[in-house]
Amino acid sequence: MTRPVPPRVTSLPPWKALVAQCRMIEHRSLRSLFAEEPERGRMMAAEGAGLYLDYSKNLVTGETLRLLLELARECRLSDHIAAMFRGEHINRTENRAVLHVALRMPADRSLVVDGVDVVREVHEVLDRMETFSRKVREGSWKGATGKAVKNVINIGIGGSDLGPVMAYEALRSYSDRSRTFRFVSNIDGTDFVEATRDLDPEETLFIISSKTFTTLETMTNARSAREWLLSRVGSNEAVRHHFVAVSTNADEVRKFGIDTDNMFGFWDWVGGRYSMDSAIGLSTMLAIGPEGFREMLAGFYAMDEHFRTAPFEKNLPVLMGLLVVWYTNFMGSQTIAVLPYDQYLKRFPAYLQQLTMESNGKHVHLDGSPVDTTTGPIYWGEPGTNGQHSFYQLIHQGTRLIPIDFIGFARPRNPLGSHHDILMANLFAQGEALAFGKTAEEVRAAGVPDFQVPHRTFEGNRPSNTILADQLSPRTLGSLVALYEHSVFTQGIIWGIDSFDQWGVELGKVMAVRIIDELSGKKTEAPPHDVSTAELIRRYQAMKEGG
Ligand code: G6Q
Repeated sequence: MTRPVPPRVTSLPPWKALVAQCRMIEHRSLRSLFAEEPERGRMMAAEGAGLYLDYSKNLVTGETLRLLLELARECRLSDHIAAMFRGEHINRTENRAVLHVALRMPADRSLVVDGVDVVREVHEVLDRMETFSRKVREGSWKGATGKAVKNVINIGIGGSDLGPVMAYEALRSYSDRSRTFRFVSNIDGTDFVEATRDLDPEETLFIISSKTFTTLETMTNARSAREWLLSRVGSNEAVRHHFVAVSTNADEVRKFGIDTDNMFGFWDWVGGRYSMDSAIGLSTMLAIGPEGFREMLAGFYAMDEHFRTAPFEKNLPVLMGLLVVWYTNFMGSQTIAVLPYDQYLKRFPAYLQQLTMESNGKHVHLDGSPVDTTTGPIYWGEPGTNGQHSFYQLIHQGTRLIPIDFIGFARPRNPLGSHHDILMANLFAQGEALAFGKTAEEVRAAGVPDFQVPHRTFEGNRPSNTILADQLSPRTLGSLVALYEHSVFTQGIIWGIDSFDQWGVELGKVMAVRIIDELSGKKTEAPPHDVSTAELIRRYQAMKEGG
């Protein structure tokens, strides 16, 4: 039976009205919008799960927002949210449920999917992680020669790396400083060599994090880790003391030589980029402790509940997701900058790149038909204030429209003189300057010579959101990540795409394999390549032999 073809989003009445809005908004400025609506800065704000979102500095009117919310309703966003939380197979191309929200449901909740209470299973794994983490943190988990673990190395890539790295960096001030935590992801041998060069194998624990336990990079690094250990600590028996696995594939874990008693599982309904709060977060739990990890889950859960229950006009992820649609589809923006004013969030933009771009970088609808709109924007960013001394120039005075998410905290983790007030003053100043600019008259009045006036004039109208929270904590981090997860979900529903598959990534996993055999001389008959690739391979081989 063929499914009925859903109406194209571009044919919906609010979409058409938004096209007209866009033409109107081009003639408006944030200065005039703020002048007309004295309460705008307070009204266009929402709060949830400990986060305050000020979205007043966006190029929208009340009518624009009304139409965006109507669009969400016409796309049946509420029904889709409910379907995700019920465990329906909304990841259609892989025929899977999408249940990262179950990873943070409290133990007294229950969610039965395909006859199984997934919340109970989640908490069984969490409890095992906790027991293991306590042993390592208390020093009762010993290496093969009886030494306690001082170094933890997570080996994984993509979703099995970016979340753990980001969370470790973000929550470093809560971490056990007596231990070293490192993360190896790249197949480039440099990554492994540099991560281990100053470490004692007798005190080192490897977490091999891989949902499939077949990923080329991770398994190659894991094998090198095993050799590194065994060349210094002797027998195969050592492996069980120095290796644990996080995976869904018990057979491969066993084949590698890791005791499945030391394996922490998760489920096919957890996508890699949505897995930092599953067992993939074992390194996070080891670093910040089980209580800290559960706090982080509570932050995720608070945002999940906000997303599930708050009216759309006060719903942070819905508002942020719709604003992304507005800029991407109507205002012609290509990118979104995420600028956290917190050094601990230095890996947050990289984490978000995977979450957003792997989820919504799609060219067909769920039914396989080509999309008729632009989909996922490019996300990028750096912590403030560093970026101010480099790329902000283009945001202020370039020709592109780059919406921004500023992120800041009221209380610093490391109070140091007036540093924090200066940091936050910069965040506020940037948002203000970008929105309201500086007119030629103002520049001239400041005594600037005529020839410089155009260069020192700022048009303004550069939009931004500001997310403000009390302090960067495990709980706040959980809420922040969930905010972006659900914003991505909202965008995906409007575009009618599958935000939970990743066929482009799968392609990369198989493409290199045939060339690897060719380079290693295993395959004497080279597969046919295009002339450019063939010449590059020939030169590489010649240069390698020459060197
Ligand atoms: C995430 C992607 C991808 C994946 C890595 C690692 O959503 O699917 O980034 O996480 O390719 O895969 P494994 O965990 O199976 O090694």
